[in-house]
Amino acid sequence: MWVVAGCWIDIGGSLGWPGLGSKGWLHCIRLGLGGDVQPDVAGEDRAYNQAAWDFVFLLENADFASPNFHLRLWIGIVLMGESASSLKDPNGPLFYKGSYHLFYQYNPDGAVWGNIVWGHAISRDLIHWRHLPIAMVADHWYDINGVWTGSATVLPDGQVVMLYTGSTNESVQVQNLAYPANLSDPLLVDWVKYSGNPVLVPPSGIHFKDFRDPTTAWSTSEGKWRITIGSKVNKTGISLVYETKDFIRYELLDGLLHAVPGTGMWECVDFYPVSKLEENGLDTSVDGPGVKHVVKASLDDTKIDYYAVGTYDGSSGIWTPDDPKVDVGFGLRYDYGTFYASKTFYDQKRMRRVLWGWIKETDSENADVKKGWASLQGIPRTILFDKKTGSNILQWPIEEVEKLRLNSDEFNELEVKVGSVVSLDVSSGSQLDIMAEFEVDKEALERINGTDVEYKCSASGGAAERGALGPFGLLVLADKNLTEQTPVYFYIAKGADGNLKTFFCTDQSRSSEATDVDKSIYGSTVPVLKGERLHMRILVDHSIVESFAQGGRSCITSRVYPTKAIYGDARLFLFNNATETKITASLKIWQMSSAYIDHS
Ligand code: DQQ
Repeated sequence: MWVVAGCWIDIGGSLGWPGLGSKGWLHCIRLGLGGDVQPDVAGEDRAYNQAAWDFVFLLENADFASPNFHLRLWIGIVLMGESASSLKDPNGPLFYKGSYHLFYQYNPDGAVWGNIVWGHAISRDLIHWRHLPIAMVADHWYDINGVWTGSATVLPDGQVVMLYTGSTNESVQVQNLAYPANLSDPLLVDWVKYSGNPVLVPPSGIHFKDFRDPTTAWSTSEGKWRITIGSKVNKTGISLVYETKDFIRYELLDGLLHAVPGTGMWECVDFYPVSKLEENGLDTSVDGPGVKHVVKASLDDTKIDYYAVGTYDGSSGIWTPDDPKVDVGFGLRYDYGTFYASKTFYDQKRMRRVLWGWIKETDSENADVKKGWASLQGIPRTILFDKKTGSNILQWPIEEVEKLRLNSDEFNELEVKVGSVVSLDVSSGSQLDIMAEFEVDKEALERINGTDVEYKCSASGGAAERGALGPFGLLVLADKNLTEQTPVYFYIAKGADGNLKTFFCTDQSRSSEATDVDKSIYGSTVPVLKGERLHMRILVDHSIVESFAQGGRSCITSRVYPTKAIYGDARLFLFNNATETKITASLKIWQMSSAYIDHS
């Protein structure tokens, strides 16, 4: 329960809140926080047990285009211009006694990296969240320089084991063990660090600063557990494997899970099975003939999450990619935009594997400090093996996000002529779930002569660069004059051999009139199989655009900072900048509710 004791507007602030009619901060004080909030009302009192001034219900709109259904820190408040905080890597996600738990790298003292502790939030549905008290702080010699990334393992008897990296008093990276103080508490509020920590120190040959981010454990046929930990040797990224019976004593296996020369330090390695046969996700220990295994590494050098699909040999402990040409670090990416330090977990309630990823800010640090918070978590995604291509995974927003859908608009078979823009009449374009299908003129596809000119989203002129068969797609977060716009689009390239290659891209070059923000053009090729229509789904949440092509074969997350295309002024357009083909588009577009106003 909380009571608002009073609010005031700080007109001198630097950011605006539409509706207030002037630039400024809205400050509120609340009283009577904390107490006995039960897990079944998660979402009602999200800021449970925070400091008395962090009343958020109105303040989350206190900076430009602040997202409303993505998980971030709700204490987006500057009190006397001094307070700020940021979240980063998702840590230890798990489902326990009816609630989802997400821990995260958290700096309570600033909107930039540093002073890392473990924040903790719970949810009944992975969409509505309540922040709980900090789970672990840096209070022992073995983690005094930071409680870094780690993972949870739920044992068959219901115990929860948390392994995390600590940065010691001498900045050595070690692995530590923690467990819930009270397993009968569904909130898992209190955590105990094992008295014998650290349980692992860097092995010989590994630099003391290159040993971090233990994974969820998987069981072996001999009844032991294995974990993998990222590292590097010279420029080769590697994943060490340890075996344990009790999570206290470990043996380093001779073989590495995997190693890829030239990829540098592997952070936040993830390793999990996907089913070749079933439509559900698999628990981390599942293996067998119908199973493939995914290895993901977050490359410290480039801050990109790469994955590859392959085969795991439990007896040697070694994983081999199916196609060495698309090995970890130079093949497939989870996301071609802003998405890092990701981690999956197996959701035993809904038998699915769920992916979390950290979306960093791409504006200036100064701007983050001013707005008082930084970074978000992407909408969780389910992961399935793509049985049709047999070579990639499919990522799709968890179905619970659809609970936020409000009224929808449908547009059927709209024709978009060569070089044209069509306005879509939706009430507001700032919180949307968009499903769109596109058809290219068949006659044009055949008529066009192919060329061997290479196309690459990031090296192109973006949505403004015209080709015979693209770009075409949507302009999201656009203002009425199109001075600000974020195009999400397909581009089809026809090769000299007549084969078609489809690209899926996002162009941030005109997403904001602000000058100190990232304006990259992102994207990649996306497989389109014979007979398939071009399809995209886009989640728009004020300043985040998460886009999924062909059922999640390719994904792009953009963190954008519109200054004009905000709230009621954000619009949506179709565009076709191809020179030789008209496009036919069919769309269904839902307005999305804010996560915090749904108390179901
Ligand atoms: N963030 C953590 C590390 C991890 C990195 C420190 C990845 O454990 O390797 O905050 O973003």
